[in-house]
Amino acid sequence: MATSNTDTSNAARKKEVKKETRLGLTYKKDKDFGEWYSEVCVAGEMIEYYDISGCYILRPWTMAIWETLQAFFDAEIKKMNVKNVYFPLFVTENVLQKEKDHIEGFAPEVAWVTKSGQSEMEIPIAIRPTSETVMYPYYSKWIRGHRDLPLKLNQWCNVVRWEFSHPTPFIRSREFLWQEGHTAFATQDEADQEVLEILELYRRIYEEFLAIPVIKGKKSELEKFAGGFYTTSVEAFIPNTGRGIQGATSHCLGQNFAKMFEINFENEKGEKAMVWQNSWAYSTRTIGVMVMVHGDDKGLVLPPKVASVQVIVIPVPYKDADTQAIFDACRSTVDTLCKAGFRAEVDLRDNYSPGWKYSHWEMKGVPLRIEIGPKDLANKQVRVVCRDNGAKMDIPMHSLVEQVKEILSNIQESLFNAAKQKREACVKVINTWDEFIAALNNKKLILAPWCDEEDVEKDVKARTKGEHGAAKTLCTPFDQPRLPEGTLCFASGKPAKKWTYWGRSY
Ligand code: 86X
Repeated sequence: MATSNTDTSNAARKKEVKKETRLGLTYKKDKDFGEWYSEVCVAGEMIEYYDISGCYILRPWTMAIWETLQAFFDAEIKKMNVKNVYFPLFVTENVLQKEKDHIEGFAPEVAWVTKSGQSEMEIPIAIRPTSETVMYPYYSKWIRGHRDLPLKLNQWCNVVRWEFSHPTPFIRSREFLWQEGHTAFATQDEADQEVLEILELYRRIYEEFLAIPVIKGKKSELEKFAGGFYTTSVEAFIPNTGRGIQGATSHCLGQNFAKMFEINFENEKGEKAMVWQNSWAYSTRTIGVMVMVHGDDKGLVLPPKVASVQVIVIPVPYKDADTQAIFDACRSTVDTLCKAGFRAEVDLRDNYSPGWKYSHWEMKGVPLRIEIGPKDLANKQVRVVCRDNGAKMDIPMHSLVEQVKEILSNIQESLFNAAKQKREACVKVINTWDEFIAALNNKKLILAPWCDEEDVEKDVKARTKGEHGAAKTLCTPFDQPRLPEGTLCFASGKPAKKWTYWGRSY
């Protein structure tokens, strides 16, 4: 008995070690997308699972990307004279209920603190799912006259929504990080203008930083923020699953909240008036979309503009070669690159082979690998390998900085172009219900002429309900193709008013 026990545990240990040292993903992106995604997030060291379902640890590899997006957006909104604030995490039931009309549908998602130590609290306290009710009572207090306007505040914070549908790292988590901007203006004109200015910043986050093409547009009445006047969004698309994903939203709230929270001001004519409000947010979901769009069967693929390590330098020593000289060359290469403003690191660990390191840094998605071996040293060159397409080049040391600059900028551009091409290949323009169903089954991003009636969208939802979820509108793109006279709605047969994107979504 004792012997066989020992045997088993030895075997188990051996297996464990083997598992530990084995590199590479178990799942394929094209075959098991969901499993592939979770595996990439964990193996790429972005996420660690936590013992509460729907909560994830954001590791340094994630936070560095978040901070890059944050630095960009924060600087841009400061140029618009938006100020940062921080409101409390907690909200009383009383205050949360102040906008019960639109809270109603969300109520099951609100998380409550009901105890301190062992004793029940006198009044339970909710954890913010969003901060309208937390902030707007103070807007009412702080805004008195037209000189107090516009009031433009933003906060970087966490929010909690206790979702019950399938949790997914970054995409649907019970706690996430975001910025929420809340602004108040004297006129609708100013509010309208800001909605689009913010939306443009969201487009730039996706397209310029994350290399993901997005569609700017307006949400349908059914899909807009119920508490608001109208909602604009940037919409991305995941070709593998054929699902759209809302990338960020910029709402014009109109005067709905001003009414509820009595956010009034005395205008220039000395009359009492109500403010016009906006709110806008993007979250750590952005990072999930990036993983889904660019990742491959070797792991993460990070766009150079957001990668916390853009270049990884790996020594390739041979038994009889001058290891010290190779290490020195690696260090000085990193030094040169860092001084030129790149984010470069060297992996000098002596307990891993070069091959293991290649896979490791590929898994983590580092855009560019530099290998330095004895031959490179002798030829005063380095070998570079691109993460996105595996392309290899030998670069003379003297032109290192210029070439790395060029290559990284090419990678950034070609990631965007590749993603755009893949998305375009999924777009299907349709005119009839049969074409719509066929396109939906083919995981297409559907562009259809629509009558823009809420009941028709509800009907489409009902008629497409199934195990994969119903189809809905993603947005009506601002960039409208020509709508020929007499075009009919694909779903109702009534005259079409606009082209709208439809599909399943996250
Ligand atoms: C909607 C709307 C809005 C500020 C934004 O999209 C931008 C930033 N907020 C958020 N929403 C809720 O209002 C909401 C409310 C409760 Cl109580 C909840 F549990 C979940 C919610 N989810 C979304």
